[in-house]
Amino acid sequence: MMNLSPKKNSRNQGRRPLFNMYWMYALIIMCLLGLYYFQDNSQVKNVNWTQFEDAAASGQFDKITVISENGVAEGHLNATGIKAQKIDKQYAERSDILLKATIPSSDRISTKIDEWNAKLIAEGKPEIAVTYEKGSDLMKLLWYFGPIALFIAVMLFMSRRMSGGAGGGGGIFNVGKSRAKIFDKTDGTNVTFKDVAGLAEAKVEIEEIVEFLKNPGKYTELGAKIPKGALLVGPPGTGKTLLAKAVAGEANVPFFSMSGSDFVEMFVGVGAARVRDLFKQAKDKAPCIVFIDEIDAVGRARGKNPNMGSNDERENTLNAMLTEMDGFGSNNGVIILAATNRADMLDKALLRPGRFDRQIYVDLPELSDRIEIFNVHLRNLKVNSKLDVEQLARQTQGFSGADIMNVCNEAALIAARANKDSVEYSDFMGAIDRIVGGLEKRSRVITPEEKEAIATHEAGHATISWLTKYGNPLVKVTIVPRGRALGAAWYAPEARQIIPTQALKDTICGMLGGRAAEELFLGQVGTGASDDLEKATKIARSMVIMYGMSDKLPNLNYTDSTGQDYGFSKPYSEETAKLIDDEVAAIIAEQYARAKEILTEYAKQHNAIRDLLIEREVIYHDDVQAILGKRQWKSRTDEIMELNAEDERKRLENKAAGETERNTTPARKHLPEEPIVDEEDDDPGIPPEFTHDNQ
Ligand code: NHX
Ligand code: ZN
Repeated sequence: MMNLSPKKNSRNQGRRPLFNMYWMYALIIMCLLGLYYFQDNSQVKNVNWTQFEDAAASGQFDKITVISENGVAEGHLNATGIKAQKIDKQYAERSDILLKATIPSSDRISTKIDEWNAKLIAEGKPEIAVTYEKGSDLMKLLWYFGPIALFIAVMLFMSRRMSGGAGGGGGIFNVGKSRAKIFDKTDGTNVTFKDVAGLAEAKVEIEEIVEFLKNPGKYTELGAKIPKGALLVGPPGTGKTLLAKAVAGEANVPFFSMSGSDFVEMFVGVGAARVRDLFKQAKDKAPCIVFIDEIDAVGRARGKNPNMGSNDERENTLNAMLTEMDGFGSNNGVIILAATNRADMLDKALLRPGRFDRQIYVDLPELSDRIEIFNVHLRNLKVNSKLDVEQLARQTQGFSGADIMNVCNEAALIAARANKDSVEYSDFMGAIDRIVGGLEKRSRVITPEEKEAIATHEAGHATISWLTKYGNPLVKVTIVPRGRALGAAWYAPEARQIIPTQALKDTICGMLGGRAAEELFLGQVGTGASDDLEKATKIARSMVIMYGMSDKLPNLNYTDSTGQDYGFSKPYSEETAKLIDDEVAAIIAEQYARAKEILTEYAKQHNAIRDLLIEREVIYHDDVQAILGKRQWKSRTDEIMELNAEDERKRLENKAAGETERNTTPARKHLPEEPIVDEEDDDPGIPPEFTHDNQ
C-alpha cells in the first residue's frame, strides 16, 4: 500500500501558526550557540615576521604556539607584551591576546626560539614556552563546527524519531502535521464488505454510512444531515479497523488512518496541531473517511482531579478534536470513524450527537460468525478435505477474529513442522491449545511425588466441575506442563448471557476443588493453587461489590462502570469495606467446605481419575464419564462431546480394520493398549477446549 507523505498533501495549505513557534526554538538555539562562541576568548592580531621577532626577543611572549603545517607562529602576549603592543587593558583582561605571523621559509623556528630564550635568560627574563601544533586550522574548524554539527545531528535524530522514522514527514518543523496514512482506491488494497466475515449487524449499520458517502443527495434533499462520525466499539481483534477500511473500500473514497496515540507527543500543542492538520487534509480530499484507531488515547474522559497536570496536553488534543468535529459543516462529506474497546471511558462530549452520533458495537463473533471467519482464513490454507469447520468454530468460543487468524496460522505451522501436505483437524487443536495455554514443556522435570500432587489437584477440579449443576463441561484434564501451569483442566464453557448466582458459586467451588483435593488426599496443601485462589477470590469479590449477591450487602454495586476509578476515596465507608472483605471470605469458605464435602463423598472416583491421569497424563471427557457416570445436569456441549466420542469410537473401529492414519492419538479407554505419545495430537473426536481456566 502506498503511504503518501503528509507533506505532499499539505504543501499548499499556507502557514500554520505553529510554524512560528518552531522558529522561536531555532532562535533560542542560535543564541545558545552564540554564547558558546563568545566563550572562546582569544583575540588574534596579525603582524609581520619582523614585528614578531622583535616582540619575542624583547620578552613579550610567555608562550609560542607553532602551527607547523601552516607555517604560522602565534605568540601569547604577557603583561609586558600587552603594554608594548598598546592593547587596551580592559580588553586584555578578558581575553588572551595572540600575535600571529607567518614564519619565513628561510628560518627554522626552533633555532630562533632557542636564540631568543638564550638572550632572555641572559637578561634575567622568563623563558618562552613552546608548543607545536599540527594542522591547527582543521582542528579549529572541528573545534568550532563540531558542536554545531553534533547539535544538528541530535536535533535531526530527535525529530526523525518523533515523526515515526522513515516515511513520515520528518524534521522538526513538521511535528505539527498529522501523520495520517492515506489509503486511496488506487492502492490495490481495497477491502470490501465481502472480506469482512461475521459482524452481520455491524455491517448493516455501517452500510448506511457508505450510502451517505455514495449518495449524499438522497439524504440532504429531505433535509437530513449526514452524520459526522461513528464509533466502533468492541474488544480487541474483532475487526474494527477492517470494518472501517471496508467502508472506505465500498464507498470508493480516500481513507485516512491514524492511531489516537499518534496525536500524543511530548511537546505541548503538537497533538492539537496534528488534529487540525488531519482535519484540514481531510476537508481537501472530501468526500473521505477519517479513521482514528484507539481513540481512547486522546478521548478518555478529561481528568477530574486537576492536580494531575500531566493530562493537560491530552486535554488540549481532545478539545481540538471536539472543536474540529463541531466546526465541520456536517454536509461536507467527511465521515469520522473511530475505534475503541472502552466506550464508557470516553469523554461524554465526544459521544454527544453532532460528534460521534452513533455507536456501533462490534462484538466477539458468535458460532456462525466464527464459521464465516474460519472460512475466510482457510481460503489461504491447504487444509485436509475432511476438515469440519463447524467443529473448529465450536471449539473457539470467545475467540476474536484475530485469534482465529492466529489459530489458522499456528495450525499451518504445526502441520508444516510435521511435514504434512495438508493442515488437519489435530493441527488446529494443537494450535488452540498452544494459544490458550502456552507452549508445552515436556522437558520440565517432575518427580513422581509432584506428579501425584498435580494429578490430585487436577482430578479435584475435574470431579467438582463434573458433579455441580453449573460446572463447566470438561474437555480434558492434563498434567503435561504448558506455559506456567503444571497441569490444567480444560473446559468448554457455554456462552451465557446472564449468569445465575449458583453458576458463580459452582465455578468458585470448582476452582477450589484442586486445593481441596490436595488438603483431603495429600494431607497438606502446596503453593500451586495460587492462580486458582486468585480467580476464585476475584469472582467472589465481584459477587459482593458488583452483582449485589451477598447476604449482608444485597443489591448494592460499588463499582463504577465508567472506568474512572475513585482514586483513594472509596464510595463506601470503612465498615462497609470490612463487611465486603468478610462476605468475600465467607463465600470462599462456604464453597471450599462444599468442595471438600463433594470430594469426600466421591473420594473413590476422584482417586480413580487421579490414577488414570498419572498413567495417561491426558484424559478426556469420556474417560471422566466412565468413572463418574453421565453428568446429571447435561449441557448442550456435554451432549455434543458425547456424540463426538461415539463418532470417534466408530471411526477408530473402522480404522483398526483398515488403513492407519497418522496423527491420530488413539489413546482412549476403548483402546487402552496404546499409550498417548503426544498430547499435541489431540483426538480429533474430542471437541471444545476454549479455556484451560480451572473453571
Ligand atoms: C511454579 N507453577 O510457579 C510452578 C512451576 C497446583 C498442580 N513454581 O491450578 O500449575 O505452581 O488446575 C495461568 C495459569 C501461576 C497463570 C496457571 C500462574 C499457574 C495450575 C502457578 C497446578 N491447575 N500452578 C492449576 C499450577 C505453579 C501458576 C498461572 C498458572 C498445580 C497449577 C503454577
Ligand atoms: Zn488448579
